[in-house]
Amino acid sequence: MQRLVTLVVVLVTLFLMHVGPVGPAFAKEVIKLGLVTIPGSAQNICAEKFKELLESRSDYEVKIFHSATLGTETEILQQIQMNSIQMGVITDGPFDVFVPEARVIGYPFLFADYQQVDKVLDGPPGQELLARLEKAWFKGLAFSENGFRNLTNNKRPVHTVDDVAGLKIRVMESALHKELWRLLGANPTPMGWPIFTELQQGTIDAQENPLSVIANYRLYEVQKYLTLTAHVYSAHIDVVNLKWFQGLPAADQELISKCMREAAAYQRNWNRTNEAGFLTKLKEAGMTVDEHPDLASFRSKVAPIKNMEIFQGQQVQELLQMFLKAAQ
Ligand code: EAX
Repeated sequence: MQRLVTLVVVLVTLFLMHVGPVGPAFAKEVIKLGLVTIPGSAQNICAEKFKELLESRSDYEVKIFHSATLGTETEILQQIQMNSIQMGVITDGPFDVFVPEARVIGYPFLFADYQQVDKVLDGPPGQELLARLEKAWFKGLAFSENGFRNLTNNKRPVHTVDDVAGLKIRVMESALHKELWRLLGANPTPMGWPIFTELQQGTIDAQENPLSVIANYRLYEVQKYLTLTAHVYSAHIDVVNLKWFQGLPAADQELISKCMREAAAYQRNWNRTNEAGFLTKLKEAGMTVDEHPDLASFRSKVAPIKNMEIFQGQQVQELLQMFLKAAQ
């Protein structure tokens, strides 16, 4: 009996050695993609679409690491630079530290509407910005979208810029956003995302984000007032590690770029189609919404930003001029 068992074990072992464990004979090449947001968020919609498209057209496998399991957006960008992960769908704000030109997207009140956004980002200025990411070893594939950002807070209704005075606001890890809120009269603290606990505990009074984020993160549970400031447009820049990308066969580079451009277009459309629904949801959840704030007061307070140091570097200034001209 014991001999028989031994024989069976040997035969099974030999069989397994021959055919390998169940599954495909060759391991697929895995691409690791990092993002900070939870499922249902704008970044996730884009990343999941990209995964679906690329996997259906190639042997690549895209592994998505979401919900900040890899840390903040700044930390994810560092991991892409080191090639410990290859890709990210990352909000424009945190790129600021790596490539200062990225801050031109968030120039206050730059874009009047989504049509202008598409014209500028899909046209020469946007493509120039993507090219500039290469000096920080990122290859920019496409822009997907967070959307126009709006202010929420827990202290008081905000109608004019004077109501912003002294609000303790969380801003993205970006010099631009810090300056912007300082000019508006608030007390800004840069922090990575997410920030639900900080809002809940009252470490901060306010934050600003597109409607999809406010809804998806249930910020209405900890923020009473919403003001449709649309003070900046916020893109995600969809990037890969430059060196890794350049090491791929040309056909694969083209396919990966194409899949990301398609995913980004799909996701921008998703955001725009659903925006009205997010607003309804926030009202139903009990937020007090100011849909027509005095934006002229915000614009005039923030106007000096153009002459501030963050936009004075020659390369940043050059790109800003390109963006301003194209957005007219
Ligand atoms: O997309 O940090 C931020 O405010 C971003 O908008 C956040 O990642 C949600």
